[in-house]
Amino acid sequence: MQDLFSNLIPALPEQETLAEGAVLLRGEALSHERDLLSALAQITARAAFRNMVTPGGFTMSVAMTNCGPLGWVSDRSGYRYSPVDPLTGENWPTMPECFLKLAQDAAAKAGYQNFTPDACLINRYEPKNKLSLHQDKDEKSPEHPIVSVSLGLPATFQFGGLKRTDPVLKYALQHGDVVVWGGPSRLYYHGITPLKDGEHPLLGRTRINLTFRKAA
Ligand code: MD3
Ligand code: FE
Repeated sequence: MQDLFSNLIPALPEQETLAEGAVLLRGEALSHERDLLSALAQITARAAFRNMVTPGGFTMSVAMTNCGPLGWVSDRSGYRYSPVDPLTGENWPTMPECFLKLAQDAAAKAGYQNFTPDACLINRYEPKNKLSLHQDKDEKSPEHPIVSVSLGLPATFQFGGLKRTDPVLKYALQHGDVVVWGGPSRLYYHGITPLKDGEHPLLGRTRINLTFRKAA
């Protein structure tokens, strides 16, 4: 027997389709967690997490940074991808090899053989932080999927449809889960409900989400 409970609690499937084109790969990032977290520390030493301001003038509760050739930025003038970190005036840190490999391997498992992300947005959630329902449509080529990687505290992910008013389903995203969002689901509304407090062995009271995108 693998552990004390495996005879009582059925295991969740390792791979699950959440919607047309959306594939959840449970625990896909677990074997790389140490490499991913040390690479993350190197990125944030050069491009610190910051709370960006929306075009409407609200400060986002989720703190963000980026790595790769392009990074997602928001300020009073709008949302866009930029090669330069506005805080430092320098290019965003290079996308680490272990980030790129994880994203490409996950995309391939979901059926996208030649995914070449040029942007990785890094979100940091602390207890009560949330991301309201939105669509990701700042990328020039939405025929490419987005690959998301969840690390640290678990979150409740909300997933609707093409219209903001479409009904939403909720999924738990756990440390190590990777989701590939392609096909019709690529433009579905989605968000994260307020983060529940807790303590993660590696990340403490924090959740980190990496999203790999083809922005240009
Ligand atoms: C479905 N991030 O950065 S990841 C985002 O957990 C974002 O930080 C959330 O939404 C987070 O834009 C959710 C899952 C995700 C990411 C992008 C998607 C789901 C998506 C794009 C299209 C459809
Ligand atoms: Fe999003």
